[in-house]
Amino acid sequence: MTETSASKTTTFAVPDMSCGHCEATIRQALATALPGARVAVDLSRHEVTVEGDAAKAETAIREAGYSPEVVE
Ligand SMILES: [Cu+2]
Repeated sequence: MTETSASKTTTFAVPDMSCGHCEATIRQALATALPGARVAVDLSRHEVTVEGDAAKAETAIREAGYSPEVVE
């Protein structure tokens, strides 16, 4: 079995994600763009880890009004 893109995770630094409301907005955007993907948010580190298509995730976060940068 080859690894599918759905099992890959990407961590983004999102420095302008500063509170629970930002987190909720980003989670909602990711749930819409990548249905069913697991999302982990570390608010204190301003990081979002997302399963699946990294380009789609980055676009979704950006379109929600934030500035994601891939960190790993
Ligand atoms: Cu906020």
